[in-house]
Amino acid sequence: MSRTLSILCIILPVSMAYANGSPELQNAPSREERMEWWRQARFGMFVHWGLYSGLAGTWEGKPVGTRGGMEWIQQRVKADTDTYAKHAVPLFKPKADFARAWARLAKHAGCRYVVFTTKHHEGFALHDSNVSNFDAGSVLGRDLVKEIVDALRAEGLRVGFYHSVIDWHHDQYAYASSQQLPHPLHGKPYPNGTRDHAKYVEFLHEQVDELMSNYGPIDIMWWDYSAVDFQGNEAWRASDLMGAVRAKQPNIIMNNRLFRSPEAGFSGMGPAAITRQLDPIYGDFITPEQHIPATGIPGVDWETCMTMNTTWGYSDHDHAWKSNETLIRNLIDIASKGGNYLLNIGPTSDGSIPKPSVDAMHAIGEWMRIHGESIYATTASPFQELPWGRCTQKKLDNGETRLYLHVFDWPADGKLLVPFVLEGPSEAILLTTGEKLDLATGPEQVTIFVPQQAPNQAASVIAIDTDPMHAGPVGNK
Ligand code: JFZ
Repeated sequence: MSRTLSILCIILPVSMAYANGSPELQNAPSREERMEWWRQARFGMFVHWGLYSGLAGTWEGKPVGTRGGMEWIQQRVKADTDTYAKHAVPLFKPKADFARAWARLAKHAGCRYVVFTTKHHEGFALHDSNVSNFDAGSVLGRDLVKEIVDALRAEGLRVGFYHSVIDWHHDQYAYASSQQLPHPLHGKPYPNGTRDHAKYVEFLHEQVDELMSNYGPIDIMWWDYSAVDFQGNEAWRASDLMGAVRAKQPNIIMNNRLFRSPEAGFSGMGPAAITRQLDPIYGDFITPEQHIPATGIPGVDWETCMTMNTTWGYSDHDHAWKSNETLIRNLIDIASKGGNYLLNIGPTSDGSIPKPSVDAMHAIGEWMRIHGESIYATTASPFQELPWGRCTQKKLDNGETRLYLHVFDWPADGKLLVPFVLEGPSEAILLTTGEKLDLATGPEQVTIFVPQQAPNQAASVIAIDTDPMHAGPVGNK
């Protein structure tokens, strides 16, 4: 779309909304209120979809690899943006109504929210942008963000925008400022002379403002990403950006990836760099990637994002699919540690979802239909460790606590031992089948008498209600 007219339309209203002390900010809901739905949701669907989806892991007829993120294909083959667009744009052919299938699949799987790529590192925006020609509006005459948002809302799902602050398209993005952030031209001089990164940052803020203004209430802003050597206010005017987002969307929650510092949850790159603290001025939650922290992170909201194979963006060549059992157990493991699971799908060029992902989501949905109450609105396990599985818990209205015992390794002798003190009458229900189970209480443990065979191979769930005045785990430090 045309730039000149649109820039004028955007600057005036935005600068007014930014003003401190605006009524929206004074009446803003507290962080606890904003986080409430997300803490109960526990399970979301991630979607990576863009021009890379059409390339599908292949460049000039050759597979680029069988493992790893093919949404990075432009960087992998070191293509400048014009070459990349020439190859990729003709292959990106969204079919009509693709978004309805995404929304239905997420709903069916038991997801409560969906986070999708509004723009990935390649720089192609899925909305109809007035400040770019590299967007679905200009290239396809469609607003794919609107199509997706409408479909998600129709299924009652919460809506999250993934937005890359790294940009491999914009001609003022100063990639030489970072040795750590990826760029296809990394190490080469700028093809267009010097770059004024402030211009890119202005563009970034304008596009984000479009996304925050034109699609109704947005629940999550999922930024991606920063490095120690380029982050935060220096790289993105991050605090201003977050303030502008909150001014337009008072209920929104955001991750911490506009920053990379110890106070913001990271000391560097990779799983070991998570610092287990987060000052909310840097974001509302942290995002362990492709791994589940060994323990919960008390006081810090977190969400593990994960692929079903090894790539976020669709590839024809990656067949390393995780089993349904692994995915279900990951969801349980994460809930037992107090986190959320954001599980990725990578649709193909026309928006179709690969069959292995559809099948996996259906399997998770089947499990969730029976066992969902042991995941939604639960909190972390009271036990340090259980030899046979995991535990989640929930406060009941009558003041009791319901424990959900997720059994991965079914006892061969029909006796499940729980290191728990239980006084007074209680009963156990095998949620998986609905049957009541007998139990025997002892000074150090409860024995639950279970059927011979595990009723569910991935995880069977037993619920016990306990009065916390007379019960508690044994052996916790
Ligand atoms: C980023 C993206 O580069 C990737 O394509 C995908 O979108 C993923 C969800 O996010 O990947 C990252 C970002 C940060 C780290 C690792 C991978 N990190 O902090 O280690």
